[in-house]
Formats: sequence, structure tokens, C-alpha cells
Amino acid sequence: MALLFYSTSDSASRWKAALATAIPELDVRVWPEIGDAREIRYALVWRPPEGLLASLPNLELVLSLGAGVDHIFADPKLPAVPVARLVDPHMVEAMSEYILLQVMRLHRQDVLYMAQQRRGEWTEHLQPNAGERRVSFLGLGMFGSDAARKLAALGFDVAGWSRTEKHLPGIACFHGADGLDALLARTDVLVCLLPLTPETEGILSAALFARMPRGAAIVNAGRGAHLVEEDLIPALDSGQLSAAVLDVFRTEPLPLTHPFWRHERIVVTPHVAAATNPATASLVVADNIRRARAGEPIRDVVDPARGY
Ligand code: NDP
Ligand code: OXD
Repeated sequence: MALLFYSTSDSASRWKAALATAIPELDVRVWPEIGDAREIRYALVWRPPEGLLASLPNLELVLSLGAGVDHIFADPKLPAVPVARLVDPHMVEAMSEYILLQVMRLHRQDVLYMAQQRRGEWTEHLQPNAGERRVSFLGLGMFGSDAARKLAALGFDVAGWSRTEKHLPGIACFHGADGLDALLARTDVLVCLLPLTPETEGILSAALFARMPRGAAIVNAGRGAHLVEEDLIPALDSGQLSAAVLDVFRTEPLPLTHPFWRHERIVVTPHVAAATNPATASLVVADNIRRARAGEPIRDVVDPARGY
């Protein structure tokens, strides 16, 4: 029983150690040392190269090293086997910490005060109460719904948008194309926690910014391709947007020459909102492999037609 591990990060040794504890009987093969490809039944991957998974003739299950699966569906040669995303409650806690931190920074005008500090400027700005700050989520799934609930508990006026209809206590819920306009019209801070699919790519565009009140801010912790990058700086410079916090980018690492690094009202973090921790995530992976071996239902299999 062998598993292929492939990641674009340098996490292989931590994963090997964590899997050795969580499921000692598993034979973990780190790409490119894959041995006999016919022995590989499972693949645990982050952004696998095109055709790698198709080259494994007895592959039964693909496990994502992250909560998102767009990096797997991007492979046009992906074989028709189940794909499971990573659902680790510790990542949900981490994402909510990140979103609360960034919404709080925007709410308390921290980006503005940090810029003032760099200039040595002492200017006080009017501070609204949390209840006067309208925070809206694009995506009310595992991450969006938790962060939305926590912000509502802090007194913010919270809303969210999903594909299908939802009812969440204390959150104004909107859905579908018609619901988006109503959501945007009542937004001071827009948080994107959507999966990347053909429907959501490029959703954060000049056209969407124009549908929000002037001076709204955005937080993108979904995927870099949700943002039309060339639309952001013009929207900030015109005042339509007041600030942007970005954790994800079309090209990662963000190239050093990219103007986002140096814009006073853009905050850049290096895709760290909810990093996968092998110590806890390996338990989730081990559980799914044991299920696969026992012929039991696999947890968190995604719908290839929806793409998330
Ligand atoms: P889920 O699948 O649990 O939730 C996705 C949400 O988006 C659902 O509410 C879904 O609606 C909604 N949605 C999907 N498509 C549309 C659409 N076309 N229109 C409106 N709503 C839509 O995802 P998670 O919350 O687990 O994760 C979201 C994303 O976060 C991941 O896909 C990944 O890209 C990103 N991520 C980023 C990390 C980081 O560190 N920056 C870490 C981990 C993930 P419905 O409920 O109706 O299905
Ligand atoms: C994920 C990510 O999808 O870290 O888990 O982006």
C-alpha cells in the first residue's frame, strides 16, 4: 500500500514523520523517488504537475494537501478517481484568526495609522463602532461561515453570499447572482473566501468594486485568481477602495517587482491565512486512507462538476 507525496513546498520531511506516526503501515514515496508506479494507490498532493496523477495506473484516491482543490482540477489529465479536500478543524481556527485580525485592522484604520506613522503624522480619524461596520463574505462554507459567526459575536454587522440558499443565525444571507448586488450594496469590508472555479475567477474586478459603497475595503484569502490584479491599484488610487489585504496571488511567491509590495494601502501576506499543519492534518489523511482500505465512504470528497 503506497502513497505518492508531491508538494511545491518543502514540507515533505515533516509530512513523512507525521504520517509515520499517524499510519505506520503506509509506504510514503516522495516524488520524484516513486519506485514502481503500479504500487501507488493514493496520492497526497499540492499543485501536481500535469499528467503526474495520470501516470499512476492503480491510483484509487487523490487527497489534497489543502482545503482547496483547484490546484488538482487544474490538471487536464486528472484521472477519474475521487478527490478529497483537507478538512482540518485547526485550519478553520487559523483562518478565522487571520480574518478577524485583518477585519479588525481595517475597522480600526490600522493601515491608515501605519502609513501616518511612517510619515510622522499625528491625525485622528473618526472611529465607527463595530455595529456600524458592515462586513460581507463571498463564500459561506467551512471558512466563511466560521469567521462570519465570530465577527457577528464581536458586534459587527455581518452578511454572506453563497451559491445555494443558507440560513445562519445572526448573519444576513444572500445567494446566487441576484443576491450579490444586495450584498455588495451593504458592504464596508468584503472578505473573499470562495473556491476558485470558472464561475468565481476574476470576481474581484473593477465592475464589482463599483457596486460597493465608495471607500470599501477588501480582504482576499481565497485564491489569487479571484482578483483582476490590474483593477486593484486604479480602484485604490481613485478612492473607490480604501484598502486591500491580500494573502493569495496569481503568481506565488509574489514577484519582487510587483507593485502590490509597495502600495501604501495594500497589505501583503505570503499565503499564510490557514497553512496546513502536518501534525493535525496527517490524522485526517490517515483516517481517509483507512476508510479507503476498508471500503468505507471517504470523507470530504469534492464534486468534480462543481469544482469544489
Ligand atoms: P467550502 O467549499 O466549504 O465553501 C465554499 C463557499 O463558496 C460555499 O459557501 C459555496 O456556496 C460558495 N460558492 C462557491 N461557488 C460559488 C458561486 N459561484 N457563487 C456563490 N458562492 C459560491 O470552501 P472553504 O470555506 O473550505 O474554502 C474556501 C477557499 O479558501 C478554498 O477553496 C481555498 O481557495 C481558500 N483557502 C485559502 C487558504 C489560505 O491560507 N489563504 C487556506 C485554505 C483555503 P454553497 O455553500 O452554496 O456551496
Ligand atoms: C488551502 C490553502 O487550500 O492553503 O488549504 O490555500
